[in-house]
Amino acid sequence: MMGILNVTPDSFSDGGAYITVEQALSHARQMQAEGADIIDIGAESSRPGAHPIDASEELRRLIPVVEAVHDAVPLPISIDTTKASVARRAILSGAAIVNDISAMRSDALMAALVAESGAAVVLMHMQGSPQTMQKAPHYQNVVAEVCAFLCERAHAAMAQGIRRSQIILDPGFGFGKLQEHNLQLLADFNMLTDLGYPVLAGVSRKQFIGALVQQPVQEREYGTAGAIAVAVLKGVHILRVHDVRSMRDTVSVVSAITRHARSPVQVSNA
Ligand code: HH2
Repeated sequence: MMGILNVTPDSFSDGGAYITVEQALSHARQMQAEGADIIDIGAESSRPGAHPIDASEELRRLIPVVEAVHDAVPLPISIDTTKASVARRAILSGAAIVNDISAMRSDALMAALVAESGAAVVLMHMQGSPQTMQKAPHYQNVVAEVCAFLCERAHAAMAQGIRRSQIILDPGFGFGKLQEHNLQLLADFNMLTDLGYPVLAGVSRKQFIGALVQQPVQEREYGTAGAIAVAVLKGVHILRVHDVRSMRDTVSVVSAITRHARSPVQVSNA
């Protein structure tokens, strides 16, 4: 369970809530107490239409929080960034995972940094960029195309000296995807886990869940739990979530049931 710590003024669901180091640290501690295994810290929103920030502003927001969390919370820290200079500084401050939503396409220096540091890296699929991605997403076969992209990025990473064991894949829910694309990726999530790498799913409170449950962003916890239950049934390894306690409970129940299955559990239409 990867708990989200957004130290941004403008994230889509919790922007502005954890701006000071004290607020951020207190939230990290709370997520640890609720059962998080990883804290994912991000200082630049990637919501549709978000404005990019430069590395100095990202570092200003991020590094004091990374240092404080590293000192006080005994969990691996992941850094949600596409910039190698930011990732490098965060790794020096204790981060162990680089969560790069551009799959190392934004910054030519990122692969060398990951290779040399030995950090784990999340390679995420996105069609377009956060500024443009929801304008007209288009696929012939979204699951096959996302799988092909992620395999290509994993091979490119390994060609640059990154070990296979450092790589985590992520289909990028909501990043250049229409409602049907997000639902197809969840319905066939086993095709992602069959690729042979750990797979991360970031569905928490996203718009495609809001559209199904007709709820604003703060009221999407039960909807998120439904999506997470399916991802667990289909073999997900890491869940990136805002609501650690309730998602931990969801995972505990679904995992316990699957452990008792004599045949593979099917998702029912009920
Ligand atoms: N989603 C968001 C941000 N980072 N990283 C990965 N690997 N996978 C995701 O699905 C993902 C991600 C968007 O969510 P959030 O951080 O809550 O919002 P914002 O980007 O507005 O800060």
